[in-house]
Amino acid sequence: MKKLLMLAMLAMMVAIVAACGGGSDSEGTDTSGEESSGETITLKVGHTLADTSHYQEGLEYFKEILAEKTDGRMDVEIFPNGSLGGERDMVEGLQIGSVDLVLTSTGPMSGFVEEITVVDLPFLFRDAEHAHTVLDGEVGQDLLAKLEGIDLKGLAWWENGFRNVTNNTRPVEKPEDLQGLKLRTMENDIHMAAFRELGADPTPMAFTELFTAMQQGVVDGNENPIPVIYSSRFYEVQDYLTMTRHFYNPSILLTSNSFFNNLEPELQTALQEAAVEAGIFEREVVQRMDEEYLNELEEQGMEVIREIDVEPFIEAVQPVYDQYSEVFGQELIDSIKNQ
Ligand code: EAX
Repeated sequence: MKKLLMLAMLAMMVAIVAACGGGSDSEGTDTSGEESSGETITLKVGHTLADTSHYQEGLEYFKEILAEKTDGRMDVEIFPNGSLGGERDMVEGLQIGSVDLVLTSTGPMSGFVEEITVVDLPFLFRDAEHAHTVLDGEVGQDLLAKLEGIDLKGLAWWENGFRNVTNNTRPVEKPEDLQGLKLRTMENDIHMAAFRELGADPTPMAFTELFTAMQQGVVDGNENPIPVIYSSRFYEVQDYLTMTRHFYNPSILLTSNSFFNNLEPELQTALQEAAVEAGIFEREVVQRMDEEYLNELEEQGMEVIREIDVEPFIEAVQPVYDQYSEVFGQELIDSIKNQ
């Protein structure tokens, strides 16, 4: 009698799992990540930027090469414009399985794994090449590995770019010009600490709220890379842009450990390879847009300050290094700077 009961329960559980896990979406696509019958797995990937942005272009390339590497067994559905929520929301979504992949800047990561945000220190990287060497090297890979502790998997380092200040109040050429400016920052303690040291009034906010906040004067300005300022049409709500390049902002193509581990090995390899290759492609897109869009922003009416003396800015943010060398260790900071 007991055996019969167990068998009945097992049959029921299999039926439930089949109904929940092994099901398919409206197009008959297996979305569970579990490779069962050779059906196409469609990965849901979210990001906050426009569908004309560097993120979108990189993800479309990722979609293409992933399909090639898996003979069409893996497909990608891209959700731009924060349609799945802000970056922090989406990373939380990874942990509960509501999204498969997220392309996020390191901005909100201080809320998940603080060590990762060592890369967010102001004026840390000399140029993009320096950043790529560090991130693709031992330091960068060690940082990604720290995500595994909270069921996240960093597939590869992508790029958002060097961040610059925009505002509606006055041209910014020296730190004093930032005095009292209400500047939106990402939800990142280091970024906020740096702007406090520079005399501004940092206001953390999700990217999805930023355009309206600038339009309505809730904040005077923000800081973002050129490709973001252009593709998100900030020129419609901002007058001044200064090329401060104060933070290098990497991005991470993230998934969850549980999703990744559920894939069969050859799909894991294909996903990992495609993430790295598309990341290299996406960095080139950022560089192209960085060069192309600066003139476009001027044509759209922004007053662009291209050259400033950054030394006074670097000096002003030194207390941030004093504060965070205890958190990250001076050795790690030096190992990054000396590469
Ligand atoms: O990662 O929040 C921001 O300012 C970021 O640049 C954006 O979400 C893309």
